[in-house]
Amino acid sequence: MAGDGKTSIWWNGKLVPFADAKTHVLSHCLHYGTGVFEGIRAYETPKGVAVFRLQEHVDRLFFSAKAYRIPMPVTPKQVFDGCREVIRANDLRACYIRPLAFLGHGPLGVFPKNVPTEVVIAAYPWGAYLGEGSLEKGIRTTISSWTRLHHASFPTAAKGSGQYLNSTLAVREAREKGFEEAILLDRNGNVAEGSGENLFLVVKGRLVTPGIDSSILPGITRDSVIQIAKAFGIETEVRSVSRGELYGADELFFTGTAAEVTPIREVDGYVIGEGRRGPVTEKLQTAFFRTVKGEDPAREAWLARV
Ligand code: PPE
Repeated sequence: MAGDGKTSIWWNGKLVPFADAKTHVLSHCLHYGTGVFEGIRAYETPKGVAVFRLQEHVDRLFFSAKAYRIPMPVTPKQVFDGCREVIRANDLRACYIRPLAFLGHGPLGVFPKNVPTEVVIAAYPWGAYLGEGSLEKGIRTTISSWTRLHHASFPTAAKGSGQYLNSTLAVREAREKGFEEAILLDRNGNVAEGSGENLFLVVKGRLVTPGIDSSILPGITRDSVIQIAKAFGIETEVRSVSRGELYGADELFFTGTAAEVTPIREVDGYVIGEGRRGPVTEKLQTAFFRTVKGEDPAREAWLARV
């Protein structure tokens, strides 16, 4: 992330220099995780830089804020335009965009009283999330010893900052064991998702993916891949998935804004399929990248020009 003096951050509707985008150490969110955020990507297209499914991300940010009762001092339209503005202001091409709405500096105490919400948007270049070569070769994963936080404890369809303590525990453990990513099971022992991605199985030419009752974040990339697959005549079964099913899947892959479509070639020493990116994954991945890069005229509506 640049801090070269030229980068600006959008803050409650105004651009501020990178170095000035600071908050007090007594900010509510720092203590209690009371923030909600988004991860969005913009890509270069033949018609210029465009943000992928920006409206859906803005809608989810406002849903997350509602779920956690975080009052928003700006409108969805301001955030929508702010994401585009911050890309232009920083002269970025393909990049990652991070809006965050957090409870700022006010009285501490779990019950937030008279605490202002601050809304910021940053944008910066971010390459392959799970390492160089991951999109082509696939990654090695492990089942986490940590259970995915449950929807009886958190609104799991929201993207709350504090929820990511669960993800951080899981991904740290996975990396320490020499794997690229963790797969978390839900409280019932069914497959939920990765620390920052949704998970798909390819079984006999069909897709299978866990549903919201497995405490997943219903990803926008997940939805995009389901729609892209459908256009190819590939159906998706949304249902609970047992751990053992992973080992027998023909292919596995992760989806996420940061992770895009990342093949999984191993789970705890179990080789998945041929141990490399499978043909269905490759087909969907190729179509996904064509879509985000504006090469699929049928899905232009998913792109917001900068
Ligand atoms: N589950 C989790 C837990 C998750 O964090 C993400 C996104 C997804 C699923 C996929 O959602 P979507 O991006 O709408 O397809 N994770 C974001 C944060 C990653 C990070 O390290 O920070 C992301 O991909 O931007």
